[in-house]
Amino acid sequence: MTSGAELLVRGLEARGVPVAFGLPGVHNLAAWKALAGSSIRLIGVRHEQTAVYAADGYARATGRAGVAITTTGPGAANTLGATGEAWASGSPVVVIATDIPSGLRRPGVYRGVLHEATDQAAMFAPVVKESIRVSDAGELEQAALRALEAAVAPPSRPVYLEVPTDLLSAAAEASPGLAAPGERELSFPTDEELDRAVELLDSAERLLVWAGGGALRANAGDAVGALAERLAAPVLTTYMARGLLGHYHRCAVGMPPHMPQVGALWDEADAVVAIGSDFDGMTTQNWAMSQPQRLIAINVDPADASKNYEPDLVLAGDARAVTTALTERLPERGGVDGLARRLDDLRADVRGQLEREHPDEVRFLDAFAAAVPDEAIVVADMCIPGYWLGGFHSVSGPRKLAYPMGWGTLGYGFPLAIGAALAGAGPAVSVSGDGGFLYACGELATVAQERVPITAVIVDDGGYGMLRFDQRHAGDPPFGVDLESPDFAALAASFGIQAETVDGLGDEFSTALRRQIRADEPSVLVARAALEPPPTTSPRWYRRPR
Ligand SMILES: Cc1ncc(C[n+]2csc(CCOP(=O)(O)OP(=O)(O)O)c2C)c(N)n1
Ligand SMILES: [Mg+2]
Repeated sequence: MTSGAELLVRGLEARGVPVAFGLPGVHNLAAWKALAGSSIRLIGVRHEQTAVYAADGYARATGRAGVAITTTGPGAANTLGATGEAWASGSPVVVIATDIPSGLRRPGVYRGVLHEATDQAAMFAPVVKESIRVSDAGELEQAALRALEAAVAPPSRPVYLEVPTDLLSAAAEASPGLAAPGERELSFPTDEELDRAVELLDSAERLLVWAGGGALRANAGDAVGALAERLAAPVLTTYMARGLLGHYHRCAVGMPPHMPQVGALWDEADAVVAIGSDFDGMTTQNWAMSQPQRLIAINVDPADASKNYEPDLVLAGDARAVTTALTERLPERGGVDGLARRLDDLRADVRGQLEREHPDEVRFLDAFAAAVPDEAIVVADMCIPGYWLGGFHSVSGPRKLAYPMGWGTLGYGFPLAIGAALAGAGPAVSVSGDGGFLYACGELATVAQERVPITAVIVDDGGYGMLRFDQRHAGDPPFGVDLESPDFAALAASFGIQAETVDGLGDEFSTALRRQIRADEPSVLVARAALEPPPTTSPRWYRRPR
């Protein structure tokens, strides 16, 4: 006889899930038993937050759903920060959690059953797009399929799947139960709407393309690049879409709008085409960028496209398909060579300014770029070096930079890199501060045991450097922001992981980093250094927030 857990795992296998991240409890052991006999690799993590961060890392690296499995109550609750980050970043993660035995549940009453919460699904409600609660073991295969499909269906976001523990071990017969998920038809703009877009662009002279996470998740890089060439328009990206056009596309600005030279492209534009963006606050300096004269938004979710700026026209649908359809209707404007030269000059100007104002930080960016091969996935945590990479690292292609912006979730870098490294898309390099790394330093054990190809960089400035800066900026003395560092290299070595420490973030750092990444096995690189925050961080924004 088949168990509910076997049906659940069968559903995951049917969608080709290669890896799941989890931590066992007495409530979910039946799932462990089913996983043991499956094709799915179970990565046992040391804290449930890592299960979801790693699932998110897998999702960001591949575009496919990442799967996390926890036990009831505290195990489920431990994932919430990570699930919130995945939600804010539009990452397709499936969180599978058990609940107390269905026969012991009395609705609305906390009885004191092991791990009981009065309403576990309610904890997840603000950070998932859908909650699926299974009430019959026979539904579990369909429930798994539906959860995986719902998570990736645009706009992608986490899905919560809850299974009372007794259903996992119950003998079960597959029943359709939930409606079988089908391919959801996305809407597509009418000919009239596309014509109207052409008209709006026709009457404009200075065009700008703005691409966000929706463009990345729709694999619309080629389509966005083709539109930009057709219009001879520069392309700005949000953090989520960094790398969309790769290093060298002629229309890619490759610098953040927080630099005045780059922001000027927005101010001067008389028409903006925004693709897959909700114009988040961290990119727009909390909307201090003005409403464009004309704004056309391409978005699978018209409400998301319209909540922060007011589009003259929304073309609703898949970013790739709609962008391609629009491009086909547009005449070639010419002038891409001139644009490319202008953007070269602009980047040189920005770089010159950064070199004058932040020489150590530019040296770090250069040292990092020289060491990291194009195929590597860079995972930047909420730390000052992470902010520099998030804004200014030249990202080799789509899905090659993960940045928690998003929710601004400190501590996500190292655990998220576990999933990114196991995605088979290249080695992962996480960059954390001394504060953020300690959130999940127990995962050194996971990384060692599973031989996950991660290079974890820790930039140790002896404290919460960003908060130290915030206090200084406010004219206050440092308080509660200095930290005593452990010997991170010795810590890593105690887990059996190769580690070394360097001073500064220059040549010695670069050489060590290159060597570690090439070694293709877990390693830790500690750099003792302190950087100043970049112009992309909110206390340094050049525009005055409205
Ligand atoms: C979950 C969470 N808690 C707290 C913060 C606030 N926070 C942002 S940056 C930061 C300091 C991080 O210190 P560290 O990792 O050492 O990096 P550094 O700023 O020193 O470069 C803190 C506490 C946050 N963003 N997320
Ligand atoms: Mg620090």
